[in-house]
Amino acid sequence: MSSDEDYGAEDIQVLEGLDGVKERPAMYIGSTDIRGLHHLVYEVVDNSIDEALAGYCDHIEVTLNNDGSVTVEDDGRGIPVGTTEEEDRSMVEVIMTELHAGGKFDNKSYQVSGGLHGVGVSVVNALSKDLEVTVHRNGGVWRQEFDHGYPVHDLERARDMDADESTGTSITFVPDDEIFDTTDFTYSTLEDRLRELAFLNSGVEITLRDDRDEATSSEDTGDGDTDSEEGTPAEGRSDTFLYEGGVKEYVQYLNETREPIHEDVIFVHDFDEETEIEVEIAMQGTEDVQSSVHSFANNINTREGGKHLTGFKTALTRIVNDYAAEHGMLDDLDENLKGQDVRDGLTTVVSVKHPDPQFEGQTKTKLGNSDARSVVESVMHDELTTFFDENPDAAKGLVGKAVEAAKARKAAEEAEELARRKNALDSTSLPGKLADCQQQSAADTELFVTEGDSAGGSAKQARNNEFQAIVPIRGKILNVEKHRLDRILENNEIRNLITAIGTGIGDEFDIDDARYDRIILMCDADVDGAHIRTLLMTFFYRHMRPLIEQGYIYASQPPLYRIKDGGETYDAMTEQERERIINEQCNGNPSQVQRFKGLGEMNPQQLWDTTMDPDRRILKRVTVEDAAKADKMCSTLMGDAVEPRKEFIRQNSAQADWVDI
Ligand code: 0RA
Repeated sequence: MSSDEDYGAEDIQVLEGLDGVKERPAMYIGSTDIRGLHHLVYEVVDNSIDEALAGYCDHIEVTLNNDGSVTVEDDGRGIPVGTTEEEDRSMVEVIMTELHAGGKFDNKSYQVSGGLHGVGVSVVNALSKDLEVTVHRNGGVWRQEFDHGYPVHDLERARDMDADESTGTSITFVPDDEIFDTTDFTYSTLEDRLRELAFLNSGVEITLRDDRDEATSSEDTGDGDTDSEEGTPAEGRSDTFLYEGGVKEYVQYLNETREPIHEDVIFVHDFDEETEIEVEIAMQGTEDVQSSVHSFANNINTREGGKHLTGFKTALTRIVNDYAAEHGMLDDLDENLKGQDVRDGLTTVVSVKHPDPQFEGQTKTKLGNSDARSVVESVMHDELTTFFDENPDAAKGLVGKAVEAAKARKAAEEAEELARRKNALDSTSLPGKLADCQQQSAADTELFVTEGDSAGGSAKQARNNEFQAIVPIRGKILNVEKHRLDRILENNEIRNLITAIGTGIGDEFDIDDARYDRIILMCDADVDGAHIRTLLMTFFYRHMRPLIEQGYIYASQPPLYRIKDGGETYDAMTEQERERIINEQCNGNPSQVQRFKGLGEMNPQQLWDTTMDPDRRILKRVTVEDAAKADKMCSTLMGDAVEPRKEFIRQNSAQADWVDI
């Protein structure tokens, strides 16, 4: 006969006996070390918390008794004391002895405990030498005792409830010392978890009391007082946790040692009717650089994260970016804020309560329910956006901080990239593209930087490899003005060039490591050639300036025309020179006038004769003024229109007053 209102045996799914628990305790409580020991307490407390969440309980008291037992007492409805229909056993007995019985009720009592705990109080019973349960319910005080999980007697009605007594459940147990490595509870461990539970379940008052003699307590109070004798009453340490503000107060607590950048903790919450998911999120920005995100699902610390955390991060990043963009705060940052930028310095507690949580991951602390993600995202969008609108100071503080974080991140990335590149540039192996000269010492050696592979090929054949080295630069190098050094250094050609020169770059630059006496920019005598020369000069000017200051950099001046007449060959460097040669040397009627469009068009002999032979070539030493002009040119020509830029470069490079040597 079921005598207890709505509960019958059919509501309880009996799955397994307690012997399995004793055989493999770790499967149920994780381990049999001190962590597993503390889990026993958490397991019982979870049941009381469930009562609280169902709205029937607001006090929970945990006491470490002097006899080694622990008492967990609550003022909930009390475990039903009626008898089950088939079995003639009390509900208390069933719940205490049948695995998975506690809470697995088909009437869907709102049970949120889960994951690591939530295996049921019967597990605690199975792993306890002695357990006594006292229930205040149905006008009576009921008692039942267990020995290693087995009932010592049936549930008995000890007495009537006094008028001033409230309903509730009290469970006192002595952990089985044959199962656990230690049965000595650590106060501070329990304290931390109970405080956490109080934060996560606002309005529930949780008290922890230590009634043990000091000698039996493992707690190091840190006061150095170790001379207490056995049997001396404990100091009666006790802590009570009650937070009406819930996770909001949790964030304040976490930020006690930090410097908040806005006063009010942001609080976002919702109960989604459709999924029955409850979401509570609290956050506050601080001057810290670290982010501190704590996520929970059904009171379990989801250390591995999960869908609720993903939802939070996605929404936060989007909302902060939207706000920043709308308020022109991204202007001097040429990219969006990354998630990490937005979370820097932010202390957050994300807590969800899910009717059917799925825990995944190595330690089963990752929430797998996808609906948690969408619910969190949508409540964030609705409420955080509103909060930002209503609290512009806090919003500006938070978003401004994220922008600062992004800038710092970019600077750090650049520094890192540079360091990485530097290593690559330091490598003793010279680039394969470099056709080095034979002479090992720098004295009187020269490096030709050629435009394109084909000119490089001709130059390689034409050179005197005793002292002349060739490195080709293919295509246009990146505009130094438009790109930061890290991007420029992504360019293989530039890296080859720097490695070949040997001095390093930026702070690492050392002129004494220069591998050549002269670095000769050998570009075509056309617009593109001028452009490449400008870019190269700008690069040297910005990043290897001593090379220019100390006169290492030259530009070769290849001829524009080759004029043949009567077995004689003349090279003209300019239009005017061509006119003059034709008129003065060839009587106005040369047998051949060849226009060199590019260096690649010359055969190796022509290249040697006109551009590389130290006795006949014309070299212009690049001065700092030339380079500065080139740099200015690049800076002023940031526009995207190509033609005016080319024209400008052509005119200006023609005007550049090179120093002849
Ligand atoms: C089963 C059913 C109900 C409550 C409980 C168990 C319960 C278990 C524990 C364990 C520690 N404290 C507890 N408090 C309650 C619901 C009872 C009802 O519907 O009245």
